[in-house]
Amino acid sequence: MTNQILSVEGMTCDHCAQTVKDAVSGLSGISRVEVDLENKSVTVEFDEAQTKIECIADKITEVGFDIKN
Ligand SMILES: [Cu+2]
Repeated sequence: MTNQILSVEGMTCDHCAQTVKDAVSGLSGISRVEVDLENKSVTVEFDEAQTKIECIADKITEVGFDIKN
């Protein structure tokens, strides 16, 4: 499993956090998604054999948020 932290802009409330969680959780190979609204970050734990950080970032962009890093 790989752990990675993404900086995500535009998440303002629990609903945004849930949207991101649901979207990322829907991808295969994801074992953990944590959203920190205060730090504008999303921590993901995933299996690199099944998905890539680029796919996760694309998914977050797809549901309406911007990736900073
Ligand atoms: Cu919101």
